[in-house]
Amino acid sequence: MDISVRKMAEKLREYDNYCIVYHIRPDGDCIGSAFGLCLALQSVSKKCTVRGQDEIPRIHRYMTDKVRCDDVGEPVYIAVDCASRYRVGTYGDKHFTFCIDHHQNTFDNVDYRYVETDTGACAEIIFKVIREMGITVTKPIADLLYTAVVTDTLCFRTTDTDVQTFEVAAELAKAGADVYHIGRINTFIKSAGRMKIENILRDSFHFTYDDKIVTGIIMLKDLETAGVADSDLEGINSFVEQIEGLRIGVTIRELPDGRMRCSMRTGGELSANDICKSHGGGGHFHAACCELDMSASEARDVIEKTCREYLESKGY
Ligand SMILES: [Mn+2]
Repeated sequence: MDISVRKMAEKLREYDNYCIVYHIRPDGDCIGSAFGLCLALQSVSKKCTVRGQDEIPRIHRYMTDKVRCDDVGEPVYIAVDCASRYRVGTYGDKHFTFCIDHHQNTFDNVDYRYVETDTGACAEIIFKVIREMGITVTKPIADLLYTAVVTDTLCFRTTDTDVQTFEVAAELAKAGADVYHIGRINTFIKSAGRMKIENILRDSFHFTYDDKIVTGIIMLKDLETAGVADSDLEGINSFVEQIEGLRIGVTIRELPDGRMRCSMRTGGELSANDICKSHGGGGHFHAACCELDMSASEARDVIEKTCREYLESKGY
């Protein structure tokens, strides 16, 4: 059932033991949202823990390591920033009582769901829920939520960055969020390994359709070459957005099971969500993905063809 932010705040007051689940291959938004909400619930005497299938990226651990994980017994499950049940990975067989998200959400069998589609970051919604519950946003909560906003909006540069994003960011700054440090470590500083993997990606670019489409490929062996972990790649799917005049950019990444994850970025009236849907995927209007069970070069051919046909259908 879809409920209002007020109802969500009310319902979260009712239970006592929570387990918040973030999505597979976690990013700053789901981590900040999950741990920020965890601290908020603990501040009103709830027992709460945070779990997820995959490890927390190294860059965020200075914040998450300080969050206490309570013994919750048989908890009530909350999914944050998860567009569908698939996104909770190994937690997919749990009963989820709550879902808080900002995607085109298709999470099934959830009791209470609060979704604001195409909001800059899920953390904006978490912030509203926390405020609605009358909970004070402390500095640790502010740091977590601000990290989420900065990473998911690529430092206030995505199309779904709007007035609410800035208003929430301002409130978080007032609550003590370290905007200088968080902005710097998440959007400016890069490790040597990250520089190397970006070079590998750039070298793999294939331009087609009058340079309106680009595809890049990152294989697992490339991560080894560059000396980076999968978790060090946050935001790399947006690398293609830097190319002037580009209409569709796709970053193809080899998954551990051998399938290819195609992360797509579009602009203007072009819907990455629509294109990815034709291969069983989806996401946001301008940022979506699909997974193809084939080799990287086959995936490139298939996705380029789909993109060409889509652009033709739109008169490009
Ligand atoms: Mn998100």
